[in-house]
Amino acid sequence: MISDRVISNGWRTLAVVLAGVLVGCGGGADSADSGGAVFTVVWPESTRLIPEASQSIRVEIRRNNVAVATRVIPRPVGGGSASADFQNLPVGPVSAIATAHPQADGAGVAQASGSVAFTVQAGQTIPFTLNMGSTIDRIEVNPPSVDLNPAQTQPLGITARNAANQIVLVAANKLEWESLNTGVARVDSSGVVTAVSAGSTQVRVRDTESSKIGTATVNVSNPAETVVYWNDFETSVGSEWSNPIIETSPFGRKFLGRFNTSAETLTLSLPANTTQVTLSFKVYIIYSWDGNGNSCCGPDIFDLSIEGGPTLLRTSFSNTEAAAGNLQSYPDAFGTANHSAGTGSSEMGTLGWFGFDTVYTLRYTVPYTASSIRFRFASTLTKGIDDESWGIDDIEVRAKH
Ligand SMILES: [Ca+2]
Ligand SMILES: [Ca+2]
Ligand SMILES: [Ca+2]
Repeated sequence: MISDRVISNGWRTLAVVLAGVLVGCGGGADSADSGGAVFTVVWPESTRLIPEASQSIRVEIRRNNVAVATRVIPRPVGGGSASADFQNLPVGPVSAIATAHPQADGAGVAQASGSVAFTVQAGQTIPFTLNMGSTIDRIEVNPPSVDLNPAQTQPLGITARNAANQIVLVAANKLEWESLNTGVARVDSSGVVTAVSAGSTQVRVRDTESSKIGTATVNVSNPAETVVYWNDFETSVGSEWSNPIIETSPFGRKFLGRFNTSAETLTLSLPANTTQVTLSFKVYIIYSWDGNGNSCCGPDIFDLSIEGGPTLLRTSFSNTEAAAGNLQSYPDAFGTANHSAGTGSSEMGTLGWFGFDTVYTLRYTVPYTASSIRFRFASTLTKGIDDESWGIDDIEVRAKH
């Protein structure tokens, strides 16, 4: 190994052995719900050229990407080994990031780094040995395969190993990242992948000292869209609705309702990682709604919102233009327009309330990321339920995730 280094004088890669052998508790940990790890750095003799003149190794233990413990292991005068003992680490998966620094106190720009993931076991101490003198045999990319939606990003890391399967520290500025199809995914100089459009590509990383190459597969697909709720109210309705009542119109169509001035809510769970929700439904505007109330008896307003979120619709509907001259705001927002009764409707006079009924087919798509959603349907009406009422039919909620 020494002769190798002499021959390849420009070889500056730091090497580290992370030989993760789990051993039984030898008295290291002092609690049943914590464990430990010991990192031992084996430095070359003092006469031997130290790559990049590193004087210390900083080892940081991270849990959920948050540092929970850090130790600096300075290079002993004259070489030899030095250790850092981590105890009382939380049980569970962690990662250790080792970086080589030019100053003995761990200061200075990191010259090289490597990482290893392991699981802290209760009452056990895991030994790792970092051996500062090896050469890269191969490069693994972590994770080796990623699935992304367009515009999502994913940092990639590398594990360089020597022929003995030991982990080698590598300087980041010695790595060249490349995407083989930048129309599918791009990668920046620090290994962060950004998905562009559906397809599959390989991302390569090359260590310029050893010329070894590692690859990862990046699969980009458009997000799935799932129907999370659907009901035509022809059979049953459940407790997802605050007031789950079904009525049959005079012409025989079943729907959710009727409602007058009470608010009605629909509460649904959404798939993990939902990014967008689409609501579509029909609202039945039943009997003598008076719209903007131009001549009398209004305004009669319908309101749809997401709890804690935006109002999707607040407008007025009229079925009484011919009878009383009342116009409506829909398809515009309430108070901003005077449209003829029925403007924008998908059906008129089809439900059986003596021609005084209209059906509007509504559809809204909004960005949404919470794990559940509550839609609120409400109205402000001026007369009782036998004069003005409404219902809901053919409702569907989709989530992109
Ligand atoms: Ca129906
Ligand atoms: Ca009325
Ligand atoms: Ca009214």
